[in-house]
Amino acid sequence: MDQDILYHLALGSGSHDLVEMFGDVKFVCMGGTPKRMEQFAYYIMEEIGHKLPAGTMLQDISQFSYRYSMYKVGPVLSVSHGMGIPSVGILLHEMIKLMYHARVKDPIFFRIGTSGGIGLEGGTVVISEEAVDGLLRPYFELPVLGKLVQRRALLDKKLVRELKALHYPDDPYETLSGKSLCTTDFYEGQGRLDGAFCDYTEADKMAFLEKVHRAGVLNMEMESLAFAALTYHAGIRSAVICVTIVDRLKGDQIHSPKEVLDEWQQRPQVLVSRYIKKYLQTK
Ligand code: R2B
Ligand code: URA
Repeated sequence: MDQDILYHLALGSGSHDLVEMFGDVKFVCMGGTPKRMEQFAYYIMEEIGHKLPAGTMLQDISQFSYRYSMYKVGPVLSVSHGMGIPSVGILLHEMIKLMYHARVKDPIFFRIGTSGGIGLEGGTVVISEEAVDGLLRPYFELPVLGKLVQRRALLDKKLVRELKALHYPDDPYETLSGKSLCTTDFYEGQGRLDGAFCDYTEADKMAFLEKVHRAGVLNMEMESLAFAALTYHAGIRSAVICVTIVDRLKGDQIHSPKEVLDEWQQRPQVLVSRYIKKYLQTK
């Protein structure tokens, strides 16, 4: 292509100097909401001691896409991915191309998010070892040209170990690693009883949760499958770190107060920040 329009990011290889803008990126951090990723950008700025040029403020680089938000803090990009596989999938295509156009070598991609835990106290941090779909299959399946294409949803094992080692003994919560079950729906897809429809019993729900738990699933969320599969396909090291905001063995509704949820959601950010700081110190 003589130029590549990254439509959902409001960027393009013809309209922007992508090497100049993004050539120094090392970490691409993604999470669901624009607000959380703006907060993460300010947090990581403080943590790595990054100074903005005098008189400037953090800007949402993708503001005019009205789809995703993106903030750049030195070597860190903080980008919102929305909810679900289609949304994160579109973003990943464009972020992978953005890294290519910017000639970034060996970036690391992180997803920092929320999830429903299975038998875990709310506020537990789960690092995904691999992602499985709603049928417990370890690949991302996508119809392409009328045929189903399957891609393994593998995550970087070394990164899992390195992140786990950055949990401090005095952190007032657990940091575990295991499988994440990725669904295409929050309600029926995750066996909830509180959707607009529920055509199964509580016993059916519990049997499903216990079955997936026995298979090594620690949490459920809605992006890890595409995130793992597309980064793996691109040869990009990546990790998924989610905090649990409900114990699905005890209920379905998210009723923790906002302040508690806000504090919990910082926990994956803290872990990723420790990783980034350690990387920058040893570079
Ligand atoms: C976690 O939280 C969202 C649903 O509430 C979804 O994006 C996910 O993976
Ligand atoms: N995100 C999910 O996908 N499921 C939950 O239960 C909580 C957050």
